[in-house]
Amino acid sequence: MPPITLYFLQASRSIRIAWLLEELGVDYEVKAAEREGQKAPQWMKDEAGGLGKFPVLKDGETFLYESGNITEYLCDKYDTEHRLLPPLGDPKRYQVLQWVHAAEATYMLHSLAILYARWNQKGGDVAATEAGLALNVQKDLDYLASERGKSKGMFLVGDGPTAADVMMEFSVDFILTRELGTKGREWERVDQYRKDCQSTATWKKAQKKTGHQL
Ligand SMILES: N[C@@H](CCC(=O)N[C@@H](CS)C(=O)NCC(=O)O)C(=O)O
Repeated sequence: MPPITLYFLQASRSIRIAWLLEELGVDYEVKAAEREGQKAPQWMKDEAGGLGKFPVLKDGETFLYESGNITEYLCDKYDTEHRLLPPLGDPKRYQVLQWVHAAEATYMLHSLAILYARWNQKGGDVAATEAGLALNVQKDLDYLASERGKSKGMFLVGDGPTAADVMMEFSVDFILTRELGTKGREWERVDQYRKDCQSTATWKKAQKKTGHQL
């Protein structure tokens, strides 16, 4: 039995950690569950603890929460050659971490506001709320497209996937697939970036092992 268990809620940010584990070549067991309504099933929340949000990683006896935190933990422990996360003090580390944090604190924050309005707004004009909130998402995608335009590598920081891509791929896929604030606009470079991530052998392996499907 591998010492690592990934609690994987369908279809969620959990794919980030499966992709990372495949990139690291670390063996892991998946405990996967479908959502019940929009929520994680109670057995999974009881077993994994914390806030009841997924992914959750168990390494030995230690439980880890928050996909960005799990990403840093796994890189610190298993990425001994610093391929996915450059070492402390290296300026490239902070380029990678910029995207690790932006994936949750900017891209998911802005797009989830729209999903929550669709799900939860009672009364008022949901389309008007969405139009207002779309401004931030559009700026975020414009920025990503412009950074992709400047970069010579296929991925966000260089030629191979890093922790930046592990975190950003899901955010981009989530926004484009659910059309959160995109309002019929297309971002060719962003779409190509998503395709490049999903074409890696490691992402495909993670998808197959977990059954992830947005
Ligand atoms: N910031 C957290 C967010 C985790 C989160 O909200 N996960 C959602 C799925 S993407 C979840 O578990 N929802 C199930 C529920 O609310 O019951 C992270 O990056 O891990």
